[in-house]
Amino acid sequence: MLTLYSFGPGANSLKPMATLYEKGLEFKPHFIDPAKFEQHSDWFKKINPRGQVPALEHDGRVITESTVICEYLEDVFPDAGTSLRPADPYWRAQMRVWTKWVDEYFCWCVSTIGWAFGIKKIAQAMSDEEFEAHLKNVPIPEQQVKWRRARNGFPQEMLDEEFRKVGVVLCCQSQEFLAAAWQVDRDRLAAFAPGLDLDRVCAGLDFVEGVCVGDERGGEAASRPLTQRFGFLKAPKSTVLQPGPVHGGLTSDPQVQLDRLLSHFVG
Ligand SMILES: N[C@@H](CCC(=O)N[C@@H](CS)C(=O)NCC(=O)O)C(=O)O
Repeated sequence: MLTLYSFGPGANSLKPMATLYEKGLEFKPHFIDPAKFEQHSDWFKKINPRGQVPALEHDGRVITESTVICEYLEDVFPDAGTSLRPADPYWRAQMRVWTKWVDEYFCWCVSTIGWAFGIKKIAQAMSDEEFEAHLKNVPIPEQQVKWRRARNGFPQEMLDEEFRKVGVVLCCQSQEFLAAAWQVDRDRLAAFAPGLDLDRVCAGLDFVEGVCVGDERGGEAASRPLTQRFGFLKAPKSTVLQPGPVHGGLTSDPQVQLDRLLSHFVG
């Protein structure tokens, strides 16, 4: 008997839910209501002491961690429905690189944005006393911090960092260097945001490159001196393509540094 405790088909809960459906496995969905903080109730913390969903109960034993649950289902039911793990060890390794990236980076970013805009309403609806009483039931310290931030506001630099990075601009005034490097993985971006107009994103990045090198792609802004061009690029925008925070640093070779930053943050 399989029971999936979840918030429904969203975020981390979606991973095991999709796996169960893809494999055609019969299971009992048990909805945990976040608006009632059911995940922090004593009965649920007996199932997952971390007070988080998803959790899978299989014949009386509990498995937690969304990706681990997916692997568990594949281990226990290898022949059910579609096999979701490649047989070739190379492709299996690629699958694990992908799931590791989703667990360690992508879901963390999505979660911060979700908490900043969604959970905020729940956290702010409580009185100070209710909120402090509720916080005592949250078992993991970093989740307590998240609840506080949802109520009081996340630092803007943190929110800025959570957006998907598609490019880097590097400015080194002493070397008259201003350049952009970008990379758009169309399949990956389309998976995150199916409605996103990728051609417009690429056109926007091409414009940024034009402003950096000062050619016709950058329009009027491209004719300005280097510091003004950089000032224009780093100014806050309300478009899909937004500049992140500016970080200072030292380098003797800006081009090498630009390539390094691109592969570290984007590629
Ligand atoms: N690493 C865990 C993360 C689980 C997680 O963050 N769950 C969220 C929902 S997506 C949750 O239960 N949040 C409620 C809370 O922490 O109060 C996993 O992949 O299962």
